[in-house]
Amino acid sequence: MTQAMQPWWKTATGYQIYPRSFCDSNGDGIGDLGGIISKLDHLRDLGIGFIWLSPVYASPMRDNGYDISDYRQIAPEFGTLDDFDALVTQARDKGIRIVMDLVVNHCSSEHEWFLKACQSRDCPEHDFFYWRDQRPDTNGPPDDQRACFGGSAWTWVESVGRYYYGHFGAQQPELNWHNPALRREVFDVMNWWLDKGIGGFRIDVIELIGKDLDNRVYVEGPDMHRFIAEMHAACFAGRDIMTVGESWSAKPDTALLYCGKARKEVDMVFNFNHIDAAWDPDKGRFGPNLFDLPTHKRILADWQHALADDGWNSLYLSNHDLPRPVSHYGCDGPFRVRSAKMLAMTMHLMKGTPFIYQGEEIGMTNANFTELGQFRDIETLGQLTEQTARGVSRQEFIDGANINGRDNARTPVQWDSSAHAGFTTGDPWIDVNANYVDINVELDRADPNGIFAFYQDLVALRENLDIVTKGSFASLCSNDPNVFVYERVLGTQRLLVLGNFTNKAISLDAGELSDKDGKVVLSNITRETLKSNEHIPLEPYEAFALLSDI
Ligand code: ISL
Ligand code: CA
Repeated sequence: MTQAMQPWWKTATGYQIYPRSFCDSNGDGIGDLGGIISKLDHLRDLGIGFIWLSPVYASPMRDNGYDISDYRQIAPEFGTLDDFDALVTQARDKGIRIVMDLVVNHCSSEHEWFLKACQSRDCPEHDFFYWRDQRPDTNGPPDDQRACFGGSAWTWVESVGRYYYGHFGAQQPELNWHNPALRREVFDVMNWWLDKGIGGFRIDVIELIGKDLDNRVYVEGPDMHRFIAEMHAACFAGRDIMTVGESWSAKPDTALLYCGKARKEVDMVFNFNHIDAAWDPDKGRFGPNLFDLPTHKRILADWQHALADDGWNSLYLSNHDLPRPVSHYGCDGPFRVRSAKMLAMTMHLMKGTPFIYQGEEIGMTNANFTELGQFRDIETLGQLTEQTARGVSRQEFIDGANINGRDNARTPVQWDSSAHAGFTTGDPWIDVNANYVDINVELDRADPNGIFAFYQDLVALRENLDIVTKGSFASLCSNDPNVFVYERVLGTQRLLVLGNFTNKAISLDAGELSDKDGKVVLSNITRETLKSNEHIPLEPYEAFALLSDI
């Protein structure tokens, strides 16, 4: 079977852009659509098939666009609708589709719907949101639910004498999906963008729609799948698009409810099982990094098996909410380049669609902020207040934010070694990482052994080798704490993928890896073949993929 018989998004590699931090075209210190257009050749050279574009809609930017005040406008700091159309067209000419970020679990408290809803209990928009009365016994909010970004999840509005619900915070009131008129409005917005020829949607916190507030069921509520299916019927059916829903709650045994073909909901989910497994059970993301390779491998393998025959996996280590992979899972010191390649290879050669987060293709590192004043993220700042009030010291919190806070992913893309890394000619809205002089696109791309060139090879392998998109998956050496090894099999071919996750040279017992002879199709140190020895010597962070006949 040829690759052409698969949907485009199964052979394509995705690339996420967080527009505020990507490239600034007009010197105001904020990345914008013009900046993205100016860098399309960089993305074409990488070989990606689509961009997941984080929100560019009109927004007061409390949460950098994940708080939308007008679903049919572009935020002025990002550009205009004409700029957006130009992006879609120019990207298409380079073989790249634009997948929009759809944030419809909540909107901004400055959205017209919400402003109207606060004026009267009788207007139609009032019921677009979740309202509850005061508790008679306490004269306080209906329950003690906290918002993700700090404070109570309930906010009082005097003019209507009620509380509204904001899972993330008061600036992001939750939309009442139980109201059919609200659902129709949302579907209209979605079709309006789809009719512009976009490639699909990444759907923000899809797990939160359909909640049952009164029984305090917030995620994967009783009506979630019904609403997603309705969305599919109203917007996706008959269109050649890709949809991926963000769900922290999805597990291997519920995954197919979202992305099983016959379900007609979404094509993929972004699950976070491999991400929050490394979070401290008490301290959450701002605690220490508890990464454990056998757990990580088990989780990824469980997802590979759950979606082996139906559904489809998304493959990623990084996004705009997560730390930089080299800092978190690899080495951001002497083995930065090699470990970046190892992490990319072990992720990209599983079955599914890989997503590269901006800057990952040159091995950008965590921010390493030293002062509180450098942090910009609403979650980090909200949790700082929340957690210091509970007795966590400021320094302990800053240390946690440096390990896992969302600003790590949001420092500007490092394009070259000129001022502000070539991101802006003005003052950047968030500090550029001081290491930009040594780590930047220009330098990395000039190096034939750079990280960018390696990602190009990975993208090309996926397009050229059927086994990468179609082969079965089996985890090997599953309990080994040092190496990630798996094999893919298709017909008479086998692809063995192996990565040393440690900064030490090790010797791997080759017992489980029979029939090792074959051709190395990609490696991060010079290695052309693998001889059948009892032990395989591995350099620190070494990774290779070996293709053989079986
Ligand atoms: O990681 C998280 C849990 O601590 C949160 O940072 C995050 O809010 C959650 O992953 C949901 O993320 C999405 O929705 C948020 C937005 O702030 C994130 O940027 C987005 O990816 C609200 O829209
Ligand atoms: Ca700008």
